Order: sequence, then structure tokens, then C-alpha cells
Amino acid sequence: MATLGQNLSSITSNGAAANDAVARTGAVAAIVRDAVLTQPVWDMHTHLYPPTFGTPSQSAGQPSDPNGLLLWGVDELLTYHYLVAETFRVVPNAELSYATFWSMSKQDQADHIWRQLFLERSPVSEACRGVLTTLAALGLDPGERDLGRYRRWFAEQEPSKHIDRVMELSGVSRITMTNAVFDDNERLRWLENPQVAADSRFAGVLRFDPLVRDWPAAAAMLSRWGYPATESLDEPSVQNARRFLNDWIDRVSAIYCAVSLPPTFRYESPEDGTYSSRVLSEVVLPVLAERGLPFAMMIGSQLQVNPSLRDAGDMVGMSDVNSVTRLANDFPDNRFFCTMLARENQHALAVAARKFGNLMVFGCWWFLNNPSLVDEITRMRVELLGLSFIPQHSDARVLEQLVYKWSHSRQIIADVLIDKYADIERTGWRVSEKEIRRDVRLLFEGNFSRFVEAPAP
Ligand code: HDL
Ligand code: ZN
Repeated sequence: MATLGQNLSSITSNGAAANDAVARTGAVAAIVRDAVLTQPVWDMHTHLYPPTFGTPSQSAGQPSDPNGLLLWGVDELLTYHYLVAETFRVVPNAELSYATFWSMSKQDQADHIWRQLFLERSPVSEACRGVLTTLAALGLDPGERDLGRYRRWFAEQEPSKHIDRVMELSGVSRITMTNAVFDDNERLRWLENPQVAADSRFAGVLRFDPLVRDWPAAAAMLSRWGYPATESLDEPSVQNARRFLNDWIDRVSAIYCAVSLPPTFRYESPEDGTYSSRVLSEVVLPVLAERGLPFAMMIGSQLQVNPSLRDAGDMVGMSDVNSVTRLANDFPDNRFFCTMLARENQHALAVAARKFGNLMVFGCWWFLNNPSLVDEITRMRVELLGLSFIPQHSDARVLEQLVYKWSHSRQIIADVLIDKYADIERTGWRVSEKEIRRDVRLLFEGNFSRFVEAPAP
């Protein structure tokens, strides 16, 4: 049986007959779809952890830890904060208060969400559809609508083997964590067991939002942790904050460092008088330049506009792309990942990336990770940046979300690439199977591994 590539090369290169052109377009599309669906991806941003960080889920072979950081299983899928927010839209607080909901068990919360968003209404939102895609991929028929059966199946799974299965199903070659050092639950686990993340499937990322978002509060915490720092950010504070970063970069073996920043984040210059600009220019960026590590800025999250929704209570806001271009320009020895949360910022951010080779745009983040927006943003990025960007990250908080987030994204990325290859083929350019697979590898692993200067898994 001819391979896709043989089919492609067998078609006359000049496409003399119209049907040859149609056949060639079909053959290219088949190769693109196969390449995108089978290319392993290094998922550069998740909130996932190895089982050694504990898991609150019931499982075979591991006692549950109510504060565990590895979330997995159908009840965690159903109580994902995206679905919590959607549920409170259809159930008035008079009927179910926030306090009552949060006092319910995880299973009762999941039962409530299942009933409201899946049974009382069709599960057509992206987050709902994701649950269905995931169940189907795991061999659990969503058409049965049997939550009890799904629960029994997950409870029989052993976490580490389940991670292997999910990585294989989603085509994820490596999972990049978000190691939030200012979160006591995470920090203390690292201090208690330096080997807590000794699992080659996972890569560490040091996340330190408070350091940049709220220096005075961060300085007080650093002082408590043995890194004396004052609100004035005097020289000893700068040195101790740098030492703090270096110690934790080493502890988590960070492949990059990251912050999430509000829409109001501004960087004018190191001397613009804001804490965030001083912390970036005197502490964070010098350390990362010296260590050769990229700095990821995830900009646009307006935190806790509705605190009663807890993790679901954050909102999107327009951000300042000029602050990103000024940072890329002022710190040429640093490398920056950047993703923005507002749809309206995407075009300017892609243009900014055209101006700076040390700026790598990535992902369709959070409220943008919906098919219509992933398609729009990916098309625009290919048109403006060619193949020099990272199209997606999963942002998975629950292990099995890797399955749907990558399945849904791969389909859209393939659709975009098929159109773009067809566009250049119409000029008479001929693309080979080898070139298609090379390009897809760049998008899914190569661009990221080169930017973090670490070999792809
Ligand atoms: O700050 C972040 O990393 C965001 O991704 C938040 O975790 C957000 O709540 C989220 O889960 N988005 O998908
Ligand atoms: Zn995230």
C-alpha cells in the first residue's frame, strides 16, 4: 500500500490535469492531518503534577490526600472551575448559594454539575464537550450517561500508570508543571522532599506571581523564609531576592520561569517607579539572563472579580502590548515567552513577535481556548509569523484534560495548516511529506525545546 508520501510524489509535480491538483490537495491534507495527529507535543504549560505531590482522588494503590496537587478522575473533570462558573449561570443563587455548593462533597458537586450542564441541558460548551471527548477516548461511552460507571472505572486506576495512558492518548511527550513557590501547599512539599518531582515525564517551571504583582507582600514572605527583603527593595533585598530565585530554580530544576500579570501591568522603563518594573529589571531578568532561562509572561488575568467562584472567579482584561515590546527591547539578553488573555490583544502581540526574535508567542490561553478563537488566532499567527510560534498549551488542571485539550486543538491546527499548504501549492510550490512533518515538529516540540535550550523528550 503506497504511503501518503508516495501518493504525494506520484502525483505529477506540475499538476497538469485538474484532477491531479485535486488529488494532490487531498494527499497533502491527509499527510498534514496524520502529521498533526501523531506528532508528540511537549506541553509547555499545565497545572499537573506527578502522583508524588499527592492526589485527593480515590485510586488503586495510593491513599488519597485531600490537599494533594495531582487532580484526576471524573469528579475532578466535572468540578473543573470552567464548569463551576457555567453551572452557577443556570442555577440561581437563591436555589443554591455559593456557600452551600462549596460545602458539598466533590462527588455531590460533580453530581450537581452533571445534572445541570449535561442532563438538563445539552453539553455543548467547550468545557462540557471536553468531558465527553475525554470519556470517549478512555473507552467510557458518554452515550451511556452513567456517571456511576465512570466513577467505578476511575477508582480502579493506578495514578502513575494512568498518567502514562493519558500521555499516550493525548500525544504529550512531556508535561510542564507550574510550580507556584508562593503557594504553601506546594512549597512545603518541595522542602519536605527535594525529590518530590523526580519523574522524568514532568518538567519544572518556577512560578512567582506575588514577586512581580505585589512586591511588599512578597518581601515580607521572603524575609520569613530566610531571604531578608524590605519594601524599599534596597540592595540587600535585591541580592536576597536573587538568591531566592536561584535557590528555587535549582530546587525545581526550572526550564523557564513564569508569572501571570493583570491587564493593568505596565513596563515603561527600569526607572518608571513601579515595583514590578524594578523587580523585573533588578531581580528577575538579571538572574534569568545569567542562567540562560526564558521568562514567561501570561498577561491579562483580572483576578477574583467574583471571589465567591474561587478559581472560577477570574476575568479577562485588555493588556498593554507596548510593555512587552519595551521589555524585549530593553533586555536583549533575555528570552521571553508571552501569551495574552484578551482576544483583542492577539494581533498586536503577533506583530510584536515579528519585531523581536527573543519574544516567543505561545498558546490560546484560558478563555481563548475555544475552537472559533483557536482557529482565528492560529491562522493569524501563521500568516504573520510563519512557523515561528508555539500554537498551543493545554493549561490542564485535571490530568485527563490533556486528552480533550490536545485532541480539539490538533484538529484545528491541522485545518489551518491544510489551508496554508494549499495556498502555497496553488502558486506552484510543492511541499513534501518530510517538510510537512518537519514543520509540525517545530510547532509541537522544536520551537519550545530550542527556546528553553533543552532537548525535546
Ligand atoms: O494563571 C494561570 O496559569 C491560569 O492558567 C489560571 O490557572 C487559570 O485559572 C486557568 O486554569 N486557566 O485555564
Ligand atoms: Zn495556567
